Amino acid sequence: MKIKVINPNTTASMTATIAEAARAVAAPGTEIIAMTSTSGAVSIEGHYDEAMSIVGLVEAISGGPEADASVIACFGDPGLLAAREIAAGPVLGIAEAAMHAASFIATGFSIVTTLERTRIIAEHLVRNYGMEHHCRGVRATDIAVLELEKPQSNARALILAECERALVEDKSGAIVLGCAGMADLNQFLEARLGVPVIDGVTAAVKFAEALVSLGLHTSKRGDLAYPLHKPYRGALSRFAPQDRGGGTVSGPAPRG
Ligand code: 2AL
Repeated sequence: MKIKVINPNTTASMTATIAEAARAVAAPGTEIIAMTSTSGAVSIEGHYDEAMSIVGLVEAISGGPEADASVIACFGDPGLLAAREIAAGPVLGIAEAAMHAASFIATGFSIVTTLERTRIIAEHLVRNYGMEHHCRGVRATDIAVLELEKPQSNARALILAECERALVEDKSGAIVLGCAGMADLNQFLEARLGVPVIDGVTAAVKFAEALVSLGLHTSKRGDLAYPLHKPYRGALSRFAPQDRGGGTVSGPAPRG
């Protein structure tokens, strides 16, 4: 099977980290198609970055090459439901996948993420996904996303220290890594913490494989049906949904 793993930020070096993690866990018959968004922010660290990332994400999902499932490799899960609307196969967000994985193996987990503002976004996701009973804490490390790639940022040590505090103060049994740029850290952290450390990229790839193997698709009944066919205007006119059987809405009646 083929799984697209899409980095919705425009930093190719981060995609390389994500792709390596995805390929390390993929089953022998799974091809990982790693993609970097071609438009938008170099790192996604706020609501505006997220909103702007969705156009590039949608292009990656709906354009070639074909795949059986897609993974959105950014911990804010930007555009997750929009992506599900336009896709036939399963689409997984790494935050959703990581939180569900953690809930299977611990009664309580902590999320360790990057900046304070992304910590707040992760808290929103915990509530949106109904994970309040499982998530015991969401913690920031004050490391900007692209700093994760720089050895001089001391990111590994800072993240390890925050994970240690999370286990003690939140009384958590597992750690969820709150950024796709941390996809290379779970073995380093697990060896030192002695608890499961869940990276959403790898969790999402394995859930995607499971869903495809089960023959499951995204439901096209209700709000995840293909978008209504209608005109779009201005800079987004080329994103107007095509007629895929989800229904058509004509443009407004001419005035006068
Ligand atoms: C992210 C992520 O995973 N990639 C990115 O650009 N921003 N999210 C985060 N919480 O730091």
